Amino acid sequence: MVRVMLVNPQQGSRGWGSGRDPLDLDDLLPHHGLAHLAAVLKQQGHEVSLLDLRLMSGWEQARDEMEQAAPQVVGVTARTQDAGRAARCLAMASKTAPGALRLAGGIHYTMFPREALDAGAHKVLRGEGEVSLPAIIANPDLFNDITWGEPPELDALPFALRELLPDYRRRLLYPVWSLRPPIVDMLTGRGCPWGCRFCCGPGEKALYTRPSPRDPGKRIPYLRRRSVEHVMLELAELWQRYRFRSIIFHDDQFLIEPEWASRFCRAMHQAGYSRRGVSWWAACRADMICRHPGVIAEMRDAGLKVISIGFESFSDELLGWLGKGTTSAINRRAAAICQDLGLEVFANLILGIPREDGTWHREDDQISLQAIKEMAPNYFSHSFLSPIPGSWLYNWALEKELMLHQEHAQTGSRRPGRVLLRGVDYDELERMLAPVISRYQKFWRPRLEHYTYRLRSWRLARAERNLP
Ligand code: B12
Ligand code: SF4
Repeated sequence: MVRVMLVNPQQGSRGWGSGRDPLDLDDLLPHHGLAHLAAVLKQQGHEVSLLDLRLMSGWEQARDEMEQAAPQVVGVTARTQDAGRAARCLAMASKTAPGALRLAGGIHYTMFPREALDAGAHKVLRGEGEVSLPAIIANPDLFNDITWGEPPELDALPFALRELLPDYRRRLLYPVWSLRPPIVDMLTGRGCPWGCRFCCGPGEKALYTRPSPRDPGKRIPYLRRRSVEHVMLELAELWQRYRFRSIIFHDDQFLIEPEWASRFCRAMHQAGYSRRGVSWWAACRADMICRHPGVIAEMRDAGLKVISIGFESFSDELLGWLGKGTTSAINRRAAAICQDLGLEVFANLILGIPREDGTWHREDDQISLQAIKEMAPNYFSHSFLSPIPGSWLYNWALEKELMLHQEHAQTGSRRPGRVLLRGVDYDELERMLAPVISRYQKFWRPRLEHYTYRLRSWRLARAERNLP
């Protein structure tokens, strides 16, 4: 038995401590990658604890927690946005738990493994960790400093150990959008087959890989889905534990193979979740919605309530060169299909995208915001383009010398704190956005706040008592 401390260097939306008083998803949810690693480590008899920076009041508390846990292995994960804090956690471990084996992994270190070694990791595991992390812990000397994880058979994995995150049961009761608590979130697969140029697809395609059968020195993408049966088994276990009323499916894209989605919907009916009124949230591409409206209808009948669509833009010029594979007309049709089915549409836009020649045109964003006004989705989430390392667009923006900052904390962020791309007029963007945002704030912000505060005061406590 080895004492392993897994470290999530994520920072919540309001900085230190925001995970103790969750207001949005970044504050609320367990880190699934770590929850999966914890499940296999526990299965093998190890003692696993979690240091989650979202729950800490500052670095001092983080250090104290690590000191108290006295881990023999420290495993730090990193997404790009968190890489600065991840490096600091590795450095902290070298002082606070000097005898511990320091390991690093996650999408950022899969792409940039040397960064972890420079920050003090003994070994970096690229790719998926469920099979190889226990093997490294058992026998570290057998592994190179930078090593590829063996991809697991998803149906053979134990379910994510969500309760590694303290207070998990209480977190289920926080309302998210119009979903009724208790709310569980889960993943039905790994990876996305599309290749939008702004997305960290290349990073994901490195994360979810296996050696090529023809040339074992090369790695090839290994995207895969759990079987419907395995997903249903996990839901059954979650039902027993939490009697959830809503599910957030956090896959990049839920509708990848229509046959899988149809089988899943039938299984939801058979298991009685649709009858019990369980509703769910999932993300689907606009072109897939247009191609398979019948499957979307089946999903609605099986409980789909909120559908998140990455429209990104309504400018055909931008959609074309971003490699999104959709058009403004497809976007509008997808929204209409969902709205006709009575689904709540969660619309996502990226603003401040330069065209292929590197220049930003305000009319591209005007077109998008006008489309949102006409569509009147239930939810509207916007971000300003902040190219993320590992994406095609990041390299392009570097080549064009458009990036004014390259700190990890800013890249890929929904809310970059500072001006990011040369030539984009962010003040003008804010002015254009203001009337659209105020319209949505009028609708959902007060509702959300009302729910959050009312629930927190008394219903949370009551609901907690009613959990099985
Ligand atoms: C679900 C999700 C979210 C959820 C997370 C909720 C949750 N319950 O975890 C929410 C909505 C909160 C979210 C937020 C964001 N996300 Co997100 N998200 C995802 C998504 C779709 C799945 C993540 C996941 O659970 N994967 C499955 C697990 C098993 O994989 P994993 O975490 O990588 O862990 C495995 C390995 O990496 C490895 N491993 C991981 N850590 C360690 C540590 C050690 C020591 C070892 C040995 C191994 C190891 O083993 C694990 C098991 O195999 C991914 C895309 C994807 N398909 O991966 C994007 C993704 C991770 N998100 C991304 C981004 C950009 C964001 C945001 C910045 C969005 C924004 N603009 O605000 C925020 C940042 C939040 C943050 N600071 O972490 C990017 C990250 C790109 C990058 N370079 O970092 C991704 C890759 C999407 C993309 N293609 O662009 N996200
Ligand atoms: S933006 Fe969505 S559809 Fe496109 S590659 Fe990324 S996850 Fe896949």
